[in-house]
Amino acid sequence: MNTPVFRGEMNVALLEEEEDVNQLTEYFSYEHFYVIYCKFWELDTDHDLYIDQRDLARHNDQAISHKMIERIFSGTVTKDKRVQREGRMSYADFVWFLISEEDKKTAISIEYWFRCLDLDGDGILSMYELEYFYQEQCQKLETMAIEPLPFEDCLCQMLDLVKPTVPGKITLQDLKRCRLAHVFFDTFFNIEKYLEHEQKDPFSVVRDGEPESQDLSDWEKYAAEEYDILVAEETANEQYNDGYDSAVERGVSGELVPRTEKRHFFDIPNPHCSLDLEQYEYEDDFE
Ligand SMILES: [Ca+2]
Ligand SMILES: [Ca+2]
Repeated sequence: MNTPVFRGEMNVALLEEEEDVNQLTEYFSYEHFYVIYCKFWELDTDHDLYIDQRDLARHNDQAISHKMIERIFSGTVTKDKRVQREGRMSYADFVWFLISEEDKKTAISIEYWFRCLDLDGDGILSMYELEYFYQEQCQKLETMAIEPLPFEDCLCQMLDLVKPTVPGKITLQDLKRCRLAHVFFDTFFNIEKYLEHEQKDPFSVVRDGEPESQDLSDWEKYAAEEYDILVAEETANEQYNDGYDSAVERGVSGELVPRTEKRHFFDIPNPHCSLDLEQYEYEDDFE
């Protein structure tokens, strides 16, 4: 994916976004935006700047359960009303999703996932609600030939981890206080991260929950790693394609007729005859 080519489009998309995203900009570096945008672009295969349930399910190799993806699209955690009505998610809502998914330790993401799990919205995560999500996790584990923990045992573990103020009733405050909300959430809807937590020894999980004031947040770590991967991919693409990448071709497929016509220029063996490519090269140089 030769993403710098799309930098122009990216800026337009961002400028058009709601205040929510603008409020976030002060917390984000350019690298963070670059990573979010690339992730969005990858999922938004028809590039209409919206993603649907199927698109979102592909995030991180289907790591998130279908029940949770459905729940996200139910409108419970999205600001854009079209998410529920038309089944499509905007870039702004994707930003919230990605940050919440990649860093489940912040107050905002704990609220995000709590609302998703709290099916009846009564402010308490009931056994029924947790079992509803856990069932799919069990099925997934079985297909991976891993024997899942029976729900009752899992529930005991989770109650032990969260230690709710009122026994048996997990509230938002309990999750915020316990410092292990990320382990709790991944248990119920992210199989990949659940298995990662399982592989760690219990003491390291406890240490994980300790305050890490000078360390990077989970989100910052994720963004830095992904940014390095994207830059490496891009560099590799540039070397192979001399500045022109197949993603560009994919990007202009379909209804964008004028740009499809321009594709003819790309087919000419010497790309330097095309004005468009000069622009690309300029942007690549800029990079
Ligand atoms: Ca789309
Ligand atoms: Ca509830």
